[in-house]
Amino acid sequence: MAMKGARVRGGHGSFRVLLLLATVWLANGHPQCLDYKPPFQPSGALVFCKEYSKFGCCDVERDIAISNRYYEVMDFFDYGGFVSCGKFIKSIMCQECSPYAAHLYDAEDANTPLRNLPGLCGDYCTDFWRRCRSTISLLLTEDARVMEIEGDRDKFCALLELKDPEYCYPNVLTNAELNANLGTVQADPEGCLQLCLQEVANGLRNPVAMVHANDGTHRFFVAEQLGYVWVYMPNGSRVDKPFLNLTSAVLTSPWVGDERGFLCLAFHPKFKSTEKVYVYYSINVKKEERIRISEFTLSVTDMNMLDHNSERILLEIVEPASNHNGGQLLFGYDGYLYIFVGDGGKAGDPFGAFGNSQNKSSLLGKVLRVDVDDNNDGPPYWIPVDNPFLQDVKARPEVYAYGVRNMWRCSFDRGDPGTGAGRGRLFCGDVGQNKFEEVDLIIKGGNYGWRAKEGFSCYDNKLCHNSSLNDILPIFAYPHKIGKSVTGGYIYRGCEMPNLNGLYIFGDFMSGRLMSLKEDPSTGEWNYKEICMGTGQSCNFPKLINNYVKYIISFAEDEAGELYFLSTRIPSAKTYAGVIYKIVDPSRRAPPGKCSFTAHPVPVKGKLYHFHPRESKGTTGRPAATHKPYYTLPKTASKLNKGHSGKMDGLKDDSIGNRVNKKDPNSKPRKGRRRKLRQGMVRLASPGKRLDRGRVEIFIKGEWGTICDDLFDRKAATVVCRQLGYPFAIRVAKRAEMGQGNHLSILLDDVKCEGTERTLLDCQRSKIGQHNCSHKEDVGVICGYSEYDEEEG
Ligand SMILES: *[C@@H]1O[C@H](CO)[C@@H](O)[C@H](O)[C@H]1NC(C)=O
Ligand SMILES: *[C@@H]1O[C@H](CO)[C@@H](O)[C@H](O)[C@H]1NC(C)=O
Ligand SMILES: *[C@@H]1O[C@H](CO)[C@@H](O)[C@H](O)[C@H]1NC(C)=O
Ligand SMILES: *[C@@H]1O[C@H](CO)[C@@H](O)[C@H](O)[C@H]1NC(C)=O
Ligand SMILES: *[C@@H]1O[C@H](CO)[C@@H](O)[C@H](O)[C@H]1NC(C)=O
Ligand SMILES: [Ca+2]
Repeated sequence: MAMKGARVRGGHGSFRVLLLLATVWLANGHPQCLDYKPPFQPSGALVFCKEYSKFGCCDVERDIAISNRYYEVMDFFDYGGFVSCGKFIKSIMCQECSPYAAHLYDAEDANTPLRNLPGLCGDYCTDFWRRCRSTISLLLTEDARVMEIEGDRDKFCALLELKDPEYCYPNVLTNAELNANLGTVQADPEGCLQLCLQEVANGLRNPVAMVHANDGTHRFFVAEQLGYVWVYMPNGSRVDKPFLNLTSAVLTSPWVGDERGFLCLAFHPKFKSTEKVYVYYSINVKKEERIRISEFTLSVTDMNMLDHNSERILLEIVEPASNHNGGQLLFGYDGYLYIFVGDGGKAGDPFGAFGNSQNKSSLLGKVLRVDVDDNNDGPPYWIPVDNPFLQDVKARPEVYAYGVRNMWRCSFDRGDPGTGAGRGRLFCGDVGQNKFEEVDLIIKGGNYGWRAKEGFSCYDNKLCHNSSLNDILPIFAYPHKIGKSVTGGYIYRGCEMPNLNGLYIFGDFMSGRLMSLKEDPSTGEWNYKEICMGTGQSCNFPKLINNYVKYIISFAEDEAGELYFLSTRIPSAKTYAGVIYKIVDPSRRAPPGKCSFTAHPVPVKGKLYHFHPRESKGTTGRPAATHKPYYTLPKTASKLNKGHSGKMDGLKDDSIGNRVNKKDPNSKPRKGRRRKLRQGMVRLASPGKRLDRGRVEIFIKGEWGTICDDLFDRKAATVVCRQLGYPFAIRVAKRAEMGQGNHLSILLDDVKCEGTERTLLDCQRSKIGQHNCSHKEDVGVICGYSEYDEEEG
């Protein structure tokens, strides 16, 4: 058995490999236990392997087991043997509890055999051989070659030595670099925190929210923008029928970046008894866009479904523009429902004398607070008696805080698991206009500054310098070179990652950056640290990965308090490109058993779909990842929608998204599965193969052709861009600016559109193929996510 280890070590080649790997491990610091998991702080002090009481790989039970085995071995010794060799044997046996146990036992690579004893340093081995070589047979009882090596120091140490001067025992204990940050979150040389991820769900269409019911079942409920809510069991299996299907009522579109849709749900804090759920979605009523907040009740026959006939509307707010619809619903620890409403849209909050956000008679640009308890008779909600503006006759009584632009994702802090400190604090990400994204700590009656201010800086100079503004500044703001659309997150308060306790983890939708803030309790300041994916060996645990798809839509907390985020490779409400990841700290875990829970069983009607992860690790063994996210749209296709591509809507190519922090080694352009060519579909041809711009080519009657530019305007370009999944056309490029399609026929001329047509064929135009222009007038377009400017998120 143990000899296998020796064989692995043998030979010049493997020796070189070992040195190479050792360099990488050293660079990353990678404590790991024999169960392929990070070390932990035992829940009680260890009696035998005392030195690992603070941090290591043994809990109290394991320590007792090692101690028992030690005394069994010691039974074979006389007093002299005990004195000379007892310490050696104990130290060697206790290496199982070292935070570097996996390395010492050669367990980091699950494909090579485990050593039976930890790898020793050369000098130490020689010493051990000189004084106690006869004890080896007691430690390696099953090994037939023990007798043979006992007499030969070289053979003896070839078996026991670990030819890595940094990691062998006992050097590993004294290596300052390895031990300096042991058990704390690892950071790379630039200070970026290295975390890992575990994929928990995939194939979702713009997953906007994931919540739990706080009912002991540990189910999680995932909402898709187009109007579905799905139920997942604690083991990741999904119930086949939706919890809620509002797709026929919800207003949204497949356009990339459309902010309308089903945006949030929140379970009543006493859901177990009230069985009520609240939802927030966009709707079209009498040609008016509105947001609607309504209440649903659980089905009486199925715990995994709402009663679709039970909807009760709490509130509808007219949206003057299609963007900035807010979209967060939360229950506070006060039992009240908090509603986060956007400023109504367009740029710069242009409505009324000073915008909606500073106008307390408008519900737009506000945090609202209402009481939905005991609402079965009478109005669907009450106003809490301590709402802040009840005395102000001009203010709507629902207003709790104002001056917000478009809060996207807010959360209440659960508080420190030990002391409860911080409990009830309300954190929000407020999406910025042209320059800054901000994170706010919301308090009752607070004015968060918009549109007077954006982040810390003035946006509307006049309002900004009015001394009665009295606004509350963000706890953190970042400029648009870091990201263009903040996605608020959570303060980590879970059990499994003790080092993350108190860290506010959030992200940016556009740049795909993960970020963190930590409060300095002495100054109250929040310190920023970027989060990047663990490189090298640090995410090399089973199920963990170190990359994610780029567009971070939302964060989530499960019933136990563990943290997740939801992102997608293609931010379209009809594309199955969304993934949910659990955030994992590879540097330390909770002691085994501490975080276990029993979920209340839930009867399931119908089928369950088991979860199959699709994401894979980045290349390990060398730094595969850079933590610098991409800022431009990628150019190449990567793997997508396995098993779902047939359901993809529209004509959009599957390649606008990307993944952050690593190049996917598995990504290949899809072959042999061409989408069906449909009459009127378009593509953009450009030398750089850019997806968002190029010469317009249209498919008609079996052939691709070009279009003349004479009457072609922004409205016609909008039709093209929407076909391709972009909400807006930024520019029309005339006179073959995007190149001449000389190899193609000119298929359309004199195209005049309203902008709402499905394809250019529905616009006013010449007959197909009839034209009086040349390829010098081939038209091109540039598409985008925003009509105002290319920069805004
Ligand atoms: C997941 O849990 C459900 C019960 O909640 C069970 O029916 C199902 O078989 C489990 N799936 C797997 C893969 O274990
Ligand atoms: C959701 O509802 C729509 C109509 O309201 C229906 O066409 C669709 O099949 C439903 N989806 C599911 C998965 O039940
Ligand atoms: C404030 O909002 C209300 C409700 O939308 C509106 O009637 C009013 O004109 C606005 N006030 C100003 C000063 O713009
Ligand atoms: C400052 O703001 C107050 C209240 O919003 C308003 O009544 C006042 O006219 C403003 N002052 C100036 C100089 O704009
Ligand atoms: C050719 O150009 C004229 C204007 O110069 C226009 O009225 C006519 O419709 C065009 N013919 C075709 C087939 O596009
Ligand atoms: Ca602000």
